[in-house]
Amino acid sequence: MATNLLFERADGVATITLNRPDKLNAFTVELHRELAAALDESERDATIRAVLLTGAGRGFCAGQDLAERAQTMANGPAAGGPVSGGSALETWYNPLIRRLRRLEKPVVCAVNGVAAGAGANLALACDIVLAARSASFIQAFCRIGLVPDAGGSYVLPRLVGLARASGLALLGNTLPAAQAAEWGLIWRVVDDAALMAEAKALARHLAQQPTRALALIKQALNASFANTLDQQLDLERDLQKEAASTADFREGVAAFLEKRPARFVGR
Ligand code: LHQ
Repeated sequence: MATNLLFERADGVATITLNRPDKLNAFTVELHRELAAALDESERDATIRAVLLTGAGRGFCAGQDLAERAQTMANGPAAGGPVSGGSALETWYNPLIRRLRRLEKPVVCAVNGVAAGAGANLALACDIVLAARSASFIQAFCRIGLVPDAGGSYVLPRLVGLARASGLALLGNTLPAAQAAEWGLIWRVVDDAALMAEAKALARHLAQQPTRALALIKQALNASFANTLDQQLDLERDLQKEAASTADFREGVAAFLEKRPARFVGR
């Protein structure tokens, strides 16, 4: 039974709500375990065709729980937790980010409040990021003597360019949601009161789309940063071959020709 997050299934969407609001949903080992289990379930259940990630309360996620971290450092490895920053990344954060990027279903993130440290980069690892107007993004690492992790140093320059990535990472300033959207860090900013309705509608829409094709689109976009044009053209050929063999592609074409909405089944 999860206590640090809420997991809800409806209309083909798994909604995962980080639920440590008093601590701005900062990550403890327990929260990591529960999030991994929720993602296991989201992957396993074929009726789930989109994932929506958000946070309870006034924050989205403040990154690593620094109180737990200080405790673990004081207690040492004998206490059972990974002690070096590197092993926490190896054990928890890196698998989480890899898995979100590889998840074969679209992941929407509704950033309901401040997203700091690994919490900011968790949001940026999702496929479509909506943020409440009052939300903000902080690459807080440099404020405490750390480097951006959870994929931040990879994704920031790619999303906003080196000049803005450097400013964000070296200064650790608060970036308001509207500016994050303007810079292309996220998809859209939404009025606070409308955030969850809009994020749910978006996730429900995605859950009715050709899921296999969406997974292949993710794969193509993930690969594009490391590929040459020739490699990417070859990859598109291979992925298109697979997409074109799905029942959803046949349905998409039939619906177009019959001038009716398509009924995609996700295969
Ligand atoms: C927190 C936290 C928090 C515990 C707020 N921990 N309690 C990976 C692997 C290995 C090593 C370490 O790190 C990593 C990855 C990382 O994520 S490193 C970066 C860790 N995160 C931060 O440095 C951000 C720390 N938090 C903040 O700077 C502020 O809380 C922000 C700017 C996010 C929000 O500020 P406020 O709106 O003023 O809220 P607050 O500071 O008053 O926080 C509310 C409560 O949440 C408060 O608890 P309390 O019991 O005093 O009411 C905070 O202590 C707690 N909290 N973040 N990361």
